[in-house]
Amino acid sequence: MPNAVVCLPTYNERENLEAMLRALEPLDVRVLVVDDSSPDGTGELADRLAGELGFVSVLHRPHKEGLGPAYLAAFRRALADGAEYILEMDCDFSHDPADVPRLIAACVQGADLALGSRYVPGGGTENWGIGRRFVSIGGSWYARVLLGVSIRDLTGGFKCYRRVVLERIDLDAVHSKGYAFQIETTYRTLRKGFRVVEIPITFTDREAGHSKMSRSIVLEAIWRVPFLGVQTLTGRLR
Ligand SMILES: Nc1nc2c(ncn2[C@@H]2O[C@H](COP(=O)(O)OP(=O)(O)OP(=O)(O)O)[C@@H](O)[C@H]2O)c(=O)[nH]1
Ligand SMILES: [Mg+2]
Repeated sequence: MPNAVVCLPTYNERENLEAMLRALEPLDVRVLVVDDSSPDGTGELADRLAGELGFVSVLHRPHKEGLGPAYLAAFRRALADGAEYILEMDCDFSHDPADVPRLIAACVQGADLALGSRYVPGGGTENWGIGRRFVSIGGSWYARVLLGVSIRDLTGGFKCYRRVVLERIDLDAVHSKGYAFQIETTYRTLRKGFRVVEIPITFTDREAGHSKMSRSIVLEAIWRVPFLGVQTLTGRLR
């Protein structure tokens, strides 16, 4: 079985964490929970479950800083631990744990980055209102056009990287916090000439816990996309 680590960022996911770890258990992956001192006790729950489940470890961070910094810390830990395949996944069941082996398989078969994609044939979203669909589809369209790439789902957060990708892209230069983090990491991967493939997934709206989506996350993506484009044009994006 491939040497894979699923990075699982959590902020107030007490209602989802245990079920998610139980769903990942049969998949023969390691899981790194990255908790930003959730006030609801998710971090303590993660520690207890890690004591019981050998495939789970926990990275505690002192403050909520957004998804980007949480993932960067997890990537560094997973690389240091020797992971060959490093995944991103939400802990709210929007991403189906049963799709994890398909993403890893795509990388084993030659992709450098496999993206769980809602916007290729066979993919889709379930239980999303018109507003969320508009933000998501509009966001991917905006980034695709401004950055001149052909990827259909640039804002999704269900991904599998081969380790070489995370070794080669300049993680220290990534400052995005929210959706922009997903756009930026995929864009930097493409700029380095790596092979990115989209794997169709069905994305289901969360049933437990609360979304951390906010206006500032959307606004950040709106300005960061052209900023990345300007950095590229001026040769500052390496
Ligand atoms: N460690 C950490 N995890 C976070 C942070 N913000 C969100 N998360 C986690 O990242 C995952 C995705 O966040 P969500 O709140 O579901 O955001 P979203 O999926 O973009 O929005 P929805 O579709 O509305 O749920 C979840 O597992 C969250 O608990 C953060 O600042 N730090
Ligand atoms: Mg979510």
